Amino acid sequence: GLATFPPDFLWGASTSAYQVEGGVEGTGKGRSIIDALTHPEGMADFNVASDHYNRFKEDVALFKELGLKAYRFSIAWSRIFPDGIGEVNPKGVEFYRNLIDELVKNEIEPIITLYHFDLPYALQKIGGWSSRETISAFEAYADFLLNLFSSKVTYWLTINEQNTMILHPGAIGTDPDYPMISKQALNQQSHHMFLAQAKVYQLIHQKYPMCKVGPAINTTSMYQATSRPEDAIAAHNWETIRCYGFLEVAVNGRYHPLAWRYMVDREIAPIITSEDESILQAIRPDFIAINYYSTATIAESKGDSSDISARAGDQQIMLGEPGVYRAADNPFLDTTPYGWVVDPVGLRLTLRKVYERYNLPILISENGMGAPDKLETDGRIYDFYRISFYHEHIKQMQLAITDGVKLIGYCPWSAIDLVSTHQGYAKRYGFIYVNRDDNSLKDLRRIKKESFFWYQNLIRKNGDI
Ligand code: BGP
Repeated sequence: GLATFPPDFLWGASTSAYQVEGGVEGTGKGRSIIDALTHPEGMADFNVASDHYNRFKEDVALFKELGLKAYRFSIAWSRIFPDGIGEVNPKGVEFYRNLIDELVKNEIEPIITLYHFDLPYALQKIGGWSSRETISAFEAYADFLLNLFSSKVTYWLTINEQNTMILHPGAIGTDPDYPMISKQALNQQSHHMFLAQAKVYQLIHQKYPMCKVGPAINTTSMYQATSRPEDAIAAHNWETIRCYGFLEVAVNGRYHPLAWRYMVDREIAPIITSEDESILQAIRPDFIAINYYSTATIAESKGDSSDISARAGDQQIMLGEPGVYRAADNPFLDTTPYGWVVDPVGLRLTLRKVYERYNLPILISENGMGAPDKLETDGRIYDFYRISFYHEHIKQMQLAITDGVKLIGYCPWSAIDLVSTHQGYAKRYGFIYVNRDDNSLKDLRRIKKESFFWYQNLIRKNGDI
């Protein structure tokens, strides 16, 4: 028979600060590297975003109506410390205190991501993650927040998608020096992020033992394009380099031997001191958060770039690396309007793999479908494609639980429409529509989509579908 979702399962939804809040001007917020980006022509900037900064009470009331048991959001580091460290912005503290209180009052469990792509620009100026000063700044920032909110917030995520920031630095603009920066320097940044994260695990375990902490890596599975053994090796290589190379350090405190050799062979490995090694090895997280969107299908690459074909519209999965792997099409899977492979069974597979490796509870911190939703003249948004996307993924989650995976929550992306990382407001993810588009703010009115009513019913039935 099928297992049921546990009674305390965290049915949630996700956002990130810079994509939803707005409130950039006149709020005491410092600039982040995101505020310093030049945006593609015609794409919304992040100054107003969904104006959640001013409308959070209305939004939390909608989350309550939706029935959310948890809300995963991030704190904008530069809203708390405009310079990344030192002086505090009291308005920023007040904003998050009010948001957290509002959630708690409505019995919605706050799940906080400490850092979601938006490094304070002041820290970038002193080298960003290339500098070890950013490690101690991150630790001080985390300590400050935990000191304020540890009695109200149990779940803390450290760094969102470190692997995306390191492997796709150009896509999201998380490294303003890209493409001038070398791969070795990126891996050094990554190493510093691992250290910062380990310090925060330690801080939480020693000083705030009632809280739980975990990493939030973008994690997926890679299929081999054919049953040729060389394709199997290529798929395994890339799955390791992209996912487990990161999880292995974040969870077990050691560089994965295969990912390490990949870096050493190319002379792009980070420099690691013996003190670093002991910091990394000291501690394990309490749970693992994963962001899961799609899988990739992988074939061997013979070594020259001619066999890496271009696939338009696919931003999520890299196309290949000569001599390592190349992305292939999967004839068995459909894609979203933005070319992302839709693979609910791949979620079950990924949950199994992560659980069998690490034996820690898993929180799905992101999963969702970006689409150009349309507000119809009758005032409704018929996002049935999103309903079937969620339906299929939740069925597979139930199967994964039946397989024995300890899954503690599901926070789809996104709770409410927000600015997508590189397609602005054209590409929407929310259960709640925000009436604006890329070039006009309109009235920013909130409208419940069809998926809102569907998810509401699903939560009421505790996932029994
Ligand atoms: C994840 C990020 C999110 C989010 C999502 C959708 O990688 O953590 O911030 O934006 O992807 O991506 P996009 O906005 O590019 O469609």
